[in-house]
Amino acid sequence: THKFWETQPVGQFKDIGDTSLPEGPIEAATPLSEVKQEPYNLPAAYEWATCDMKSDYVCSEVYNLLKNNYVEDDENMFRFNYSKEFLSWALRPPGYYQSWHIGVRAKVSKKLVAFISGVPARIRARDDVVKMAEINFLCVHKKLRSKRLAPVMIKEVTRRVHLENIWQAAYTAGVVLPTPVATCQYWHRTLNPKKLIDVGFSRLGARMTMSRTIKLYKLPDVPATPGFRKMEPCDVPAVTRLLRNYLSQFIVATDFDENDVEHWLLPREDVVDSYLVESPETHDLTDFCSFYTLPSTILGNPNYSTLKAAYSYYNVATKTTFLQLMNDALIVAKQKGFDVFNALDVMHNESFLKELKFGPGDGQLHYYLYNYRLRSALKPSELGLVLL
Ligand code: NHW
Ligand code: EN5
Repeated sequence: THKFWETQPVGQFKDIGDTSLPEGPIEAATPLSEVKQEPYNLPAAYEWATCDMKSDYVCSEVYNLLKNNYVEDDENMFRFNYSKEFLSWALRPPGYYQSWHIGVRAKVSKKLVAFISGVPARIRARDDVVKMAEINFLCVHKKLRSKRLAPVMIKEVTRRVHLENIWQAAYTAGVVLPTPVATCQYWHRTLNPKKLIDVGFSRLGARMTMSRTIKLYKLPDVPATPGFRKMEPCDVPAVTRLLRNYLSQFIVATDFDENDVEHWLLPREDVVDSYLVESPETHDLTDFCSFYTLPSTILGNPNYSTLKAAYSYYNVATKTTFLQLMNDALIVAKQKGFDVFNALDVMHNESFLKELKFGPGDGQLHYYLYNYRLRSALKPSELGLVLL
């Protein structure tokens, strides 16, 4: 049972399969004057702190909280280690609200002990484009777990989102909550087999030697597609058109405009990489691929401290095949020193995962909407949305 989630406007397990329920908002918006004006109460030793992510000091505090307390795999071998530059980028997109970057501090020491964040986004569900909050980086210090702090933080971020007259949200989690819009599988493409095996990220396959494994995952040194190059600022309008047209086919998808593309997809060193194919004849932009950088700390390994992972972001193929385009993405990721390239089975990713030697991981990612009902769960391939 879910004592907290049962009280929230989200799809409930008991309603699964009830096709009489309408699609769209579960609760109507209320007048802003009816939104609670004061923050929710925290246990007496703690206080709310709005985090200024423009401050290098505050950004470091959030970074350190997450570095030591954020998401781990099911065997506690790896923990996400989002960089400061990544957090600053992820939390300050066009139109962001500082009030949605919410910390909890110990009153006496002022130490940051918990965090939750939202950023604004337009997300389309069927033909309905909805202003939403994307909620991410919910984290409670390991020593403060299981004290029901998370529900208070979720209610507080909800209140602050409502104060901006926004009534829906999207979020992803590795755990099952009421109730997933879609359940996606993580896939992994080995780039550095020796290291992945040494740190326990993967195992030597049955009847495989290390040298056969290294050969299996070998990649060319340079991309194969003529006209394949890094995205530049002047490409923003054409990439936006390519992406909007591509994403229009999915049931739930991000609604990117040029400002969003400039922020989310222009290359930033060690944060996000984007490449495109410019036709050598017509100079049209025909294909696009991108990935973001999210290292993980390797817990308790004497030889290695970090796993360098690239995560597939948004990809569009119109002329090149997805197979060739993503093979080129693997080639540039390998050249940049990534150990592994990860992807979800969203959008058209299934069309290249097996052939490019990705293997299914032991993790799943569940997608959720807050205060928005869909008649039934979606297939991963019906999702055109990637959260960081
Ligand atoms: S998912 C990553 C979440 N973070 C981590 O896993 C880091 C490591 N874990 C922790 O820090 C990406 C703690 O275990 C956390 C829970 C803080 C996760 N989402 O305080 P209690 C995101 O950031 C429910 C939602 O005692 P705790 C997305 C749980 O089901 N709910 O637990 C975030 C239970 O409720 P129930 C989660 O272990 C989306 C209650 O929390 C959850 O000390 C947030 C227990 O609380 C999760 N990942 O702290 C929702 N994990 O009803 C946004 C547990 O079952 C919603 N719970 O009794 C939208 C808001 C905006 C709306 C605007 C209109
Ligand atoms: C919010 N934006 O479990 C995100 N990762 O498979 C929060 N497994 O890396 C929610 N356990 O399978 C995040 N290696 C939920 C995910 C949490 C992290 C997580 C999984 C995803 C993962 C690895 C390591 C497993 C270590 C032991 C894994 C196998 C790779 C192998 C390579 C060769 C071909 C077959 C697969």
